Amino acid sequence: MSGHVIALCGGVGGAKLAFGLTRILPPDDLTLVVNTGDDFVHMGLHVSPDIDTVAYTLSDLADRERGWGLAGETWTFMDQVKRLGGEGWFNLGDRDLAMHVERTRRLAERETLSEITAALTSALGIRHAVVPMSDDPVRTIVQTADGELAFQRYFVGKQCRPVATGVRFDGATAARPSPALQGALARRDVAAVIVCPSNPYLSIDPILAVPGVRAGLKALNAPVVAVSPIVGGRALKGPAAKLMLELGAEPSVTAIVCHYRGLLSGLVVDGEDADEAEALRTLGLPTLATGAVMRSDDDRIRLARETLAFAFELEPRTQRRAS
Ligand code: FO1
Repeated sequence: MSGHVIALCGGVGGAKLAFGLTRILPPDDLTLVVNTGDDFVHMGLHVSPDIDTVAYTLSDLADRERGWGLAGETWTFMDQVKRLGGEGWFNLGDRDLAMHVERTRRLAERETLSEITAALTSALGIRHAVVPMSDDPVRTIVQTADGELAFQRYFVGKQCRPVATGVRFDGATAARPSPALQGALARRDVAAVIVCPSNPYLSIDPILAVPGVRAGLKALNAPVVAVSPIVGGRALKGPAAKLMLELGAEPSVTAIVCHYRGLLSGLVVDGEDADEAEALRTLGLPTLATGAVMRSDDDRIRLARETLAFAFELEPRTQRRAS
């Protein structure tokens, strides 16, 4: 395959497919664009959870049980924080702490989030481009029946329990795509855009909310293929299904297509949704039904390979509409 691939990813599910993509594509052929809407300052430290989840997953340092943070982590820092009466609701592991301290130090020295992410991922041995969607602050706010919650307060603090009535991305209108994302959108050789199986509302929408990104992706005239984060009406991890119901959508693969409103050239679903895949195909959306649940590294690599092969066979949506 000759050509560049842009992948959009957020938390745990997206990071697994990103892992698969990096085991297939050489560094020059892939740009991993990561959500930063989950970022926040906690105990004075700038935490970028989705960037860290992708970095730890790509470098094989991630705790596979939790999905986030480091394997073999210890929690003496948090134990002492709680003993001192500090905030104990958001856990910073002893080794994970180094990432947040180092990122915060570099930000204070006026490095950009892109520069910092490039340095830290490279230090972890990652050769692929892991790029923030923007170097400007974008903060996901979950509107709930009990008022507005910053993302981590909703996701971790309240364990996604409040009923959501909407999601907002503070700062998005003033944010610019990061330099590497702008560069990727300006390439003439993009062969496919992959939307990883991340939460559409909480992980992918913030990326698409950065001005110029959605239009830039469409202007690439390359097929855009999403891997569904919903299998058999439920999310593999996290609140996607609950959120879809609360925001008035069916937690189904068809609802995923509707959510991305005309952006998709194709969809990859799990075999459990094969019937719905057939229905989508008759509606004119190329759909691949395969094993979309990634339980092992081999699953991650296989799904990435199948998704790329499927995407490279597709015409970009714009061309299809023209014909
Ligand atoms: N998720 C939790 O459920 N509880 C935590 O205490 C927690 C701490 C944490 C620290 C650093 C980090 O990078 C991620 C962390 N996460 C935690 C996961 C994080 O909230 C989510 O992975 C993303 O924000 C959503 O994808």
